[in-house]
Amino acid sequence: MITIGERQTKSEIPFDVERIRADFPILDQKVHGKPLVYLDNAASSQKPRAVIHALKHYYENDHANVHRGVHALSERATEAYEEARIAVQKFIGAPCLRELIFTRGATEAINLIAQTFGRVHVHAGDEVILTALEHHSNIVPWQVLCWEKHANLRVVPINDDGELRLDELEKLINPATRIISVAHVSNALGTINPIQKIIDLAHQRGVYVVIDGAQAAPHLRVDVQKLDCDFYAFSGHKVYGPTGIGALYGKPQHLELMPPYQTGGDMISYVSFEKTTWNQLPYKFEAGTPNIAGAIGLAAAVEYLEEIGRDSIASHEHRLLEFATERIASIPGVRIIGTAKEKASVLSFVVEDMSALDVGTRLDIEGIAVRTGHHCCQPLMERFGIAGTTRASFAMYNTLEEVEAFAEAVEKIVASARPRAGASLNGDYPYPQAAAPSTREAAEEIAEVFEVVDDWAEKYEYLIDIGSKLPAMPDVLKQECNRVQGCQSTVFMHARKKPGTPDVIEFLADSDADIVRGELALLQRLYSGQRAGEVLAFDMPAFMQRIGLDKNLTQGRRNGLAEMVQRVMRFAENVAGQKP
Ligand code: 7TS
Repeated sequence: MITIGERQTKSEIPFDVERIRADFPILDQKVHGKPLVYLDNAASSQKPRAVIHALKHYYENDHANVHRGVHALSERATEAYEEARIAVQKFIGAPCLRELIFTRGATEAINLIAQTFGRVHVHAGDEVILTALEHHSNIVPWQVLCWEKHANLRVVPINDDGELRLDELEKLINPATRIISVAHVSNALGTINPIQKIIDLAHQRGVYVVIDGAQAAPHLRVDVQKLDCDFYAFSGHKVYGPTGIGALYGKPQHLELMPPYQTGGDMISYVSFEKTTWNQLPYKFEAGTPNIAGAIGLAAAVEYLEEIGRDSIASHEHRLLEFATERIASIPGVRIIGTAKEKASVLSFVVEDMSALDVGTRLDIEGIAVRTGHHCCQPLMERFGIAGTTRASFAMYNTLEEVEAFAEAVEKIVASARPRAGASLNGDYPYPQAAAPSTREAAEEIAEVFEVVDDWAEKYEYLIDIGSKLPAMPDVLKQECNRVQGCQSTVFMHARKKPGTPDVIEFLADSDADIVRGELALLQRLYSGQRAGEVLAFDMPAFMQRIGLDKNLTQGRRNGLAEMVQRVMRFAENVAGQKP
């Protein structure tokens, strides 16, 4: 195995990662008492000072509305906004400024294409081809178009490594095919798709090609002219720029013929109540006051990226990915999902006997930020037969030491995984006894524990501990009707009125995630074995605040918990309503 030191000295390209890190003030902080290791760059990357300063400078000196003022500030704002367009044009090699449209991001860009170009070119019986590894943003806009037009979606399958089956693509293209829309790089697997081959193949058959470049723009050199794609979309916030800004390149012959996406100010040339004409490109597609600061920030970001050098960045990130892959692949019980030969810096994996939610929550306690779940690629997760993965995604400012810290944390977490004991199908499954004479008293007992631990890591351990003692829920109750959706994991809850009582509710529950089992155990202590009226009267949000979980749990977890509480409340309402 190559050590960190050897790898760094092997580097041929001078790449001073510490100097780069110094440009990103957010990185220098502790999370839960540990140095932040930010490995969630595929979701959104951090911003260098150059971007922060550009935004600050613009708002402190030049802000006014664009394309309309007769005064100096409006002139300066317009100039800065249009200069930003030049920077982004260069960044993706667009031949002409009028082919470069600012959007809110990749999602809006793809919606724009589907709703304008798509509406013009796709008719009943036509086909749109996507691939099995697309982000929801490159699925749903096409799905909606196809519903509207009575057209059909076709999907290019992938192999077990997460590579597109080009042979299958060739078979899928037929005279009804109008558009192929494909990710340049997969956000969930990291696969770099052979888009040049796809574009050439499609064009030979008269099919238009849309490229979702959201994950490629931060890592690869993009030249839309060379690619000859019909459209290319990406988001600013993944290329170290601000959120709420992105860009769409389109061939001018398409853009000219496309109807506007949104209408209003700035996108018109002349308006009367009888007739309105459209502005020239690219303004025809930029209705309303644009994200001026966002565009300026994005330009600063791409200029920063170019200054560091895209090849140096790519080679640094490749080293990080190689090292991470080697370290994570060697951990028993861990399976990497996405083993394509050509990959950008994304590493997705699953851990035996542990949900991705638990892996991510435990990594967060170590100060390590990753994303877990389906990564907005539910069809892809289904293809691999998994609910989700843990995903580490690397950026130019990540170091081999950070990768090592991440790998060590994963080793520690995996070592703590407990094999799941399956409950027997038959036999007794006792419902738990009431934890206290009343919900109020149960709440007091829980609050006493939480009041002596204010550290999230300790509270977390307590939740995991009570979750591990959750009474077994038999498999026979784990049915769709008992499933609670929206919990970032698989959750089942089955409630009943306690036999022999008029209004006492009790329930069994289970989840594949330890943290959720902890939450379920908490709910069980509060509610199970208690009278419905009392359950309904209990102020859960106030209790969450009292024990501090409102701050410790992420928004996603709080939403999940709220779904589970809702399930109990609905049942309690039914039982209370049944009372004579
Ligand atoms: N396409 C791909 C391939 C993406 O990865 C994303 C966002 C989008 C489109 C949408 O980009 P947006 O900026 O318009 O939201 N991907 C992710 C991700 O992997 N984790 O969070 C967002």
